[in-house]
Amino acid sequence: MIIQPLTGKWQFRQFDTKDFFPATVPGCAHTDLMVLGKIPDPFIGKNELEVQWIGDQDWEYVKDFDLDEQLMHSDRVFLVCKGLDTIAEINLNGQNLGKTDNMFRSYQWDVKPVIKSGRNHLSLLFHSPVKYIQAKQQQRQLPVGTFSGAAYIRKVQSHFGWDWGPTLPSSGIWGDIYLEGQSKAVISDVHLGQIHTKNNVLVKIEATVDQWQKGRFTLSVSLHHPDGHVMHINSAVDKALVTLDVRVDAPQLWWPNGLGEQPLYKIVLELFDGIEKLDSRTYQIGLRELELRQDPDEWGKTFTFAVNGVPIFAKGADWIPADSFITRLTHAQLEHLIRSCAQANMNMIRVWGGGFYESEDFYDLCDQYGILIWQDCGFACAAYPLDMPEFIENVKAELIENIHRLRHRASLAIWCGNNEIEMMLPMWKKEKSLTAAYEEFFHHTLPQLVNAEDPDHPYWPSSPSSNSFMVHTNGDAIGDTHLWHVWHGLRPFSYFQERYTRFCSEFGLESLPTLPTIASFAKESDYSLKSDVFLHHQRSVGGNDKMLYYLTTRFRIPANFSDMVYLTQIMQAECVRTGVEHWRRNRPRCSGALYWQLNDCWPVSSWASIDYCGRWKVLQYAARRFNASVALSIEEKSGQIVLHVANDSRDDFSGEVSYSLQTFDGGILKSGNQSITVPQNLSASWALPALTREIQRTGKKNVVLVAELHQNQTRLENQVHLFVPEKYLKLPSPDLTVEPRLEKDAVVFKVTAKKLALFVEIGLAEADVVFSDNFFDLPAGDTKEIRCPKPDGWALSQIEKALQMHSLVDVVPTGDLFTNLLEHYRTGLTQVSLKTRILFAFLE
Ligand code: BMA
Repeated sequence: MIIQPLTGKWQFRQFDTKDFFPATVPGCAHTDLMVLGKIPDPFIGKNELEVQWIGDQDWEYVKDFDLDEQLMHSDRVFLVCKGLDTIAEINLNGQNLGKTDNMFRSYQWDVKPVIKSGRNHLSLLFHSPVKYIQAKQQQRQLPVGTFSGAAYIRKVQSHFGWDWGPTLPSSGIWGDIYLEGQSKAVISDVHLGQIHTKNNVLVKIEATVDQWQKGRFTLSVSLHHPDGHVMHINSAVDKALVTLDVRVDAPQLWWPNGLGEQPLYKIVLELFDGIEKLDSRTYQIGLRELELRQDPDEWGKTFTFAVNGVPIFAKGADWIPADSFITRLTHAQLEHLIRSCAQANMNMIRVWGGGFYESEDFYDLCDQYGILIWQDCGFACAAYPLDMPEFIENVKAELIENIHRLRHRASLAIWCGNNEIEMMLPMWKKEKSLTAAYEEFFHHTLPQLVNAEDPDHPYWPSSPSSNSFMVHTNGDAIGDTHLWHVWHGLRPFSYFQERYTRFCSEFGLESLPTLPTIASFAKESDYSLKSDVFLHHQRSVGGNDKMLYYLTTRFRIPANFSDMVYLTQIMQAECVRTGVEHWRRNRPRCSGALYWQLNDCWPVSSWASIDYCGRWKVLQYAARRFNASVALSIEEKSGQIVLHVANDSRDDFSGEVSYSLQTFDGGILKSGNQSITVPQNLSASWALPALTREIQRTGKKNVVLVAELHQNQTRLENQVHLFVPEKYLKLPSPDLTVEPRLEKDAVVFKVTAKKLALFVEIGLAEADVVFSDNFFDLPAGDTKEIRCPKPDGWALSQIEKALQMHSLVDVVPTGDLFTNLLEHYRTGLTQVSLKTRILFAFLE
């Protein structure tokens, strides 16, 4: 096989204008125009509004190239396009090759009769995606989802705007593009299965070989073990489907993050004619079994993923495209995001259906870091024209291709039909044909297709769903839930504790991005939730008001904008923590908590725990604690305090829990301890003796409960619990001190508080580093060691100079408690808030 790459330097023009300009492939019109300085960066200020014309235009991409003459000797030469965005016409040397209408598919055309020796001219014309959907919408009006008519086009749905994303519908070549010369035969498809028995794993290989000439074809398979040794097997190719079994003795099993290692095996398939190599394919696999257990129980049915027979609690978040312009994302940025998941003790992320089936690089990283993937198919929040045969054919081809591409992945956990469409169907009740087509497609066609193409993975019709069409779609007895009653419905965080969901796949709260990220899009004069720029970088209806609404339940409104960032992020972390702690306590009734959302596609106020620039918000640090394999939490229920220890590890846990009721300067009012045993994959609790008398005597506003978890004389974790919202407290100055020291490539900070310090933030000015912990509480007299990688070339003196630290007591409030309360009610009573509250009151 001969490959001639066609990526790199191209030319492009707005169709029907004269001049061509340099372009880069992969890329899109927006990124090319930006490089040329012809448009402003749409992420800055309100520039997005100025670039809307791009989506209305047609764009032509052209490339002149000299043919790799070896291709002339191939039997067949294909032009292969791995990703075209989206409505394109392809011409080579003036001859039309075809049209495309699905950016999630790859396309290839036999160009042998069209290519010529020497110079060739390739042209791709991309029609305006906006005009395309407008025209379709005019022919037949679909109910308006996020963007009118977007459901007609097989393109990243959030390109048309979302409640966290800008409207930037791109056009261009977003995937690989090359010429492929084939001779005699090729491997056209591969399916890798696994059969696990006690001491070995049988790797079952099915390879489809497409042969059009006679030859002595053999398929050679090598299996590379993680320890380096390689096994080889050869098979004669006497028919189109070649099946081979490779037995792996003493297999090294692949585990999700936190439950074990991620050993990866490599499988290389090579097709030979005699000694001539014709084709090859390489796969990275992990040896593991995975199932979704849905066993009837006293509450309904379980919804528990089990890996290698071990039921797991899925911990993680929802993933959206990591850049509005998807080709810009670098490997380093992607790895930072996936590594951050692992660092925050996550084991699953959900690739949300309004984005795209991610890159090979993405799934490689998930395999490596032990992050399971809940994979939505590419449908979200809209009524799709699934009653139109040509649309069905198109999406079927898309699904088959992507299922074949991803089914061997160790990280792949589940195929899910779509995001939230079933939940939204009642809004489109009158659309009888679309509703019937929905049921047919997601409850019959797609499960059959997944079962045929990838019988090793479970299928789930929608998120959320109960698996029975329109029956308790978002209920707690069966299936997964999206609990938006908090945030959209303005319910308090404690609402989560009323919900014993089997698996919560979306819930969360918005916050501002980090300050350096804000500085990338706003001027200091814009730093206000009410400024045009901050309203523009906020896409959830009434979002800035809602952040303030929640903030004022716990805190005073801060005078400084930097504290607004700090407090909105703390509220977000507290919200998610409340849910995750509760659901982890309730294993095995609940088996998963994926919060909305992990990442951003541009700098914006959103539910993300890592902002667009990759900076960890407070929630990402909190996730590291509340997702810890063994995690302590404190619950107060009608005056009774209970300490819980959730154990997600594969070993039973034995240790000790202790509590002490203290004043803020460390005076102990009552304390105690208790040994605790928590069986693997369960949680256990200790109800503390009554503390009411001590609390009343000293006053709720003056006491804090400190709980600790120990094992073998080592403290694993501590937590504090207050008895009134922070805004009512008179916190003492904690007298925080910090001593940094260098240890090889790390900086270690020893942080000590004389008196109670809440949400201690440590930072290094001008250095973007991830700390081992941050925004943590320090009880009086306590010390914590925090680490971070040493910024390149920094000396200790520079670290000391750049060091910043503060805690909640340093936040200067504005207004008094009463005016703050008025602000709270004002935001809670806006028309938008009232409307969403009513809506969510009726959502199951
Ligand atoms: C759910 C998601 C997204 C959305 C988020 C926040 O609906 O599936 O569509 O962005 O909530 O509103």
